[in-house]
Amino acid sequence: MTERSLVLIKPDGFARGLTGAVLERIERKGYRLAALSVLTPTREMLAEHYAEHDGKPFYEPLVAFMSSGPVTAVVIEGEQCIAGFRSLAGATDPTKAAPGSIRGDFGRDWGNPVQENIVHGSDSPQSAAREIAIWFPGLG
Ligand code: IDP
Repeated sequence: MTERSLVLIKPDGFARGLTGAVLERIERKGYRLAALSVLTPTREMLAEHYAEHDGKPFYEPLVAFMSSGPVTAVVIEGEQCIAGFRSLAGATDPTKAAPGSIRGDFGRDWGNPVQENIVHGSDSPQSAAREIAIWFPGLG
């Protein structure tokens, strides 16, 4: 089934010049780029995006980090791209992410690696639709 997913290259990935490497992996996998934007998200956008994590200990630092600089927001499109991109991304904790995955290959093992784990990818069709509406309000 053709799906869409919302991918974010987080401020750490953007600042480290990893946008091209992430996009290359997405394209090599056969997914299409349906929309792409470079922006520094507002706290309001992030409050919506991370609503499910509100109240957790990592929520405030996560919102501060995510609004600290530019991110690349991308809508990708392809067969099973939601689960497929999460495989490409690897486990949330880069120290545990498999080699070959984005987080496994590029994630750091020091600092705050779980927070600064380079990419976000939607986890379900419902999340994808909700998140795409936040980051690309004009996209039908
Ligand atoms: P996911 O991005 O792999 O889907 P989620 O559990 O949905 O992981 O968490 C969303 C984001 O919140 C993570 O990508 C990471 O940046 C951050 N995060 C999750 N758990 C922690 C934590 O325990 N410490 C710091 N940041 C966290």
